[in-house]
Amino acid sequence: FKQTGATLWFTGLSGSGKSTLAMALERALVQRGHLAYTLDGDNVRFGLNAGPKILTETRGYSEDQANRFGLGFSAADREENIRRVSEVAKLFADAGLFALTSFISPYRKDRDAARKIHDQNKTGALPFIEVFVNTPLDTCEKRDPKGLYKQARAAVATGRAAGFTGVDDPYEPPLSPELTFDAAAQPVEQGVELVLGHLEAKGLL
Ligand code: GGZ
Repeated sequence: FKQTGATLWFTGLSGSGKSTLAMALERALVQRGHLAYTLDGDNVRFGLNAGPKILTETRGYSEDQANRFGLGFSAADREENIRRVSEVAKLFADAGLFALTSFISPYRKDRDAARKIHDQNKTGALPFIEVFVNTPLDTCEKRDPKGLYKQARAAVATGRAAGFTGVDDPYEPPLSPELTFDAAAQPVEQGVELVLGHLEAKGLL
């Protein structure tokens, strides 16, 4: 058994297709005999990075503890969300797995910090591959599978802050991602081939 670990960092708007691509890639890697695991909002924001409500309702946290450790969507909480995800992905990669992370990760400095954590890994630098899922906002908004954009627009229209990425919260696109994929224009299989081709070229497969 021999596998070099690496982190594949997917970034893009809500509804951009990050998780669909990450999951398809995870399947493709596993089919080829590699260990791969996807971290996303569904398994991280309900567990390690659960919000205050989940912590009080299901984990027995006091309100004070829940407010200290639970994470929401303020700039500071997104930063901490991405920091914890970066550290976990690094551990996975260090253990020899492909860690696939699927988070909006809207701030450039937080993604750069994630890269740095991999570069400066104690037992040697770990490959960090940033994949920009560059699906236009209007496409993401038309898809709106959970109705969250609609909700955010409605809030903003009545003068309330939604703090929703792409609506009234920023998304800073990567300046030099290793790979870019537009899920509106390309089928997911093409995204899988794009990433696999890159991994092969880097000698990681
Ligand atoms: C953006 C939000 C928000 C706000 C809840 N802004 O489409 P989804 O539902 O499944 O993906 C989005 C997810 C974003 O969580 P991340 O951990 O990826 O965000 S970050 O990297 O910025 O920390 C969306 C839902 O959570 N969601 N509120 N205000 N997306």
